[in-house]
Amino acid sequence: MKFETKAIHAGQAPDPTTGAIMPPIFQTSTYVQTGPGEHKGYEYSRTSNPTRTKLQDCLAALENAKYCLAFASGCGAMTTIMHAFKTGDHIICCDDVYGGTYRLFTKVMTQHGLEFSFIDMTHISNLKKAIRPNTKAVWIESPTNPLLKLIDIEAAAKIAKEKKLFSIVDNTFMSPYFQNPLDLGSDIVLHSTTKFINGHSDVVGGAVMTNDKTLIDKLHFIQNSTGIVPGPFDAWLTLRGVKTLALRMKRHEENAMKIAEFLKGHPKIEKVTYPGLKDHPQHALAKKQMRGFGGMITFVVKGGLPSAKKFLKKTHLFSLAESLGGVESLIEHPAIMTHASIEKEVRAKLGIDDGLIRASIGIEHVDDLISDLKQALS
Ligand code: P1T
Repeated sequence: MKFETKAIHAGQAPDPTTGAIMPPIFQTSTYVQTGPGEHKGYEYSRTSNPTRTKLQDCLAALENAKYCLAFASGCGAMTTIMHAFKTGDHIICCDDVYGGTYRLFTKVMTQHGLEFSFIDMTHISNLKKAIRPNTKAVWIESPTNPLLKLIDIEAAAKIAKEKKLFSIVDNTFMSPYFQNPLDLGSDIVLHSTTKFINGHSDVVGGAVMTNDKTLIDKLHFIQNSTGIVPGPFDAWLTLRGVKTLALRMKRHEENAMKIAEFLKGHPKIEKVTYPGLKDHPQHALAKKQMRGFGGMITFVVKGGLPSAKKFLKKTHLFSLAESLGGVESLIEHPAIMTHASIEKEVRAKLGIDDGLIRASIGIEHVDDLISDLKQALS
């Protein structure tokens, strides 16, 4: 089955009791048993819920995975993965990641004895050098948030395999439509389904996919123990949203390409980063490991913080808000908003400057989006 068909049908056969074409929202906490331990596979909704199962089956199909677990948030998915490690374990992470990922690793998980190294993985040789005897996993975001750096997922997975490390990829920015890390050799892929997968800015959710049965059982055990589960209505909304993922991603990308080119030619813009631009330092890698370039753009306005603030107050169609991947265009200032939990010195070293702006390009008409940016820059 092709992607578009799977998004609409995988895990979503019509309801056998009524014929309802849309999956029911099983808004229930528990399930009646005919005798102790005698049930139809569902006991309690922290452990499992039929609406959640349908979402998991659909998302597994989209990532070409055997297994999927849905979570209450992307951070919940990451927390569950982290609990699979133990005190003294070392994890190598790419240096540019979502601010909340950095916060979870450096401010929470280090309190429980995990060790982290943040390295520039755009040069894959750095990964080999960072491996220690206690290293257990490699954590990748590609493209990274917010700088849109790319990491060679296949090369990283190969090194991880040789050294018996788990390779984990946060695929939120590309969505399964444009990139499938498991097919490139990774062990685990995760998403903030809050973003492109749901696509309508009305749910916070997460998902983890893998082909490893032992691993998914371990993660499910942790999820059930910690309780990081999505409610049935959120699972249902995400299932509804994901049906149009292919159409949306195509339009996100088409619009992003045109907007990246517009920004590149604008005299008030210092720099534009978009993997689809030929001058992106890893454009060749983007073409190799992704089937498209996505809907995220970062750019630097001339004049630093005052110009950035002035510009961000003037956009109308681009709403000033954290998050990304919805049908509507969003714009934000990473240093003050999504990446504020990263120390100023670390941000400066990475290049998350005061003039840096991140835009999530929506699926509105591109002419209207360009007009909005034009007037805000004037
Ligand atoms: O917000 P939540 O669903 O918990 O997902 C966390 C997360 C994980 N991974 C990536 C790559 C992310 O971008 C996020 C959340 N990011 C934002 C809210 C943001 O505006 O960048």
